[in-house]
Amino acid sequence: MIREILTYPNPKLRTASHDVKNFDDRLHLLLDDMYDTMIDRGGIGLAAIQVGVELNALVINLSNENDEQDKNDLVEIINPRVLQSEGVTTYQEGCLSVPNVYEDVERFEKIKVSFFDRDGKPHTKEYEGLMAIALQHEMDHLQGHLFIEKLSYLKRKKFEREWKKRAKTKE
Ligand code: Y12
Ligand code: CO
Repeated sequence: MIREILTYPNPKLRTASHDVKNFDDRLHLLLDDMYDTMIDRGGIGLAAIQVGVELNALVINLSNENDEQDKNDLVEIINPRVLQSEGVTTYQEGCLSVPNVYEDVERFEKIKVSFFDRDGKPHTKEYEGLMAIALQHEMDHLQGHLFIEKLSYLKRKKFEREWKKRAKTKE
């Protein structure tokens, strides 16, 4: 089922989510709906809080070498913790909760994370490249942070001016 995606400046997006305790059918339905919603809206990553659910759960589905988003490559991450990080990289990020805004953001180049899968099985993995960037972006959502908060003061002010102008034209 497709769920509504909360968009900036909805205050709920600032909520810090809490750990999943029950790896049950309700969680599986949430993850399935998050995948459907992300694909429907043309996204590659989504955190539960973006559909209004305050749980530490996220999904990422990057495109493969044929430029296809294959569901076999879907990654579901529950209760993630960063164990190690190294390097710095910059990527022009976008977010389904801040539509039409794309800005360069600095992230760690590589990260090692522990997490659980949908069945509650623990994993520890290292990620790099776009997967590491997407994971850091989604993990920020779990703590109530959006990528626009990482912009320089001037870029943030420019974003806010343009967002307000856009909101007025929609009135
Ligand atoms: C690198 C950087 C950031 C991420 C986080 C996940 N971000 C997304 O999935 C963003 C998706 C997105 C999709 C949009 O719509 C289409 O492309 C059809 C979009 O455009 C509008 O909303 C108008 C904006 C963002 C992962 C990896
Ligand atoms: Co986002």
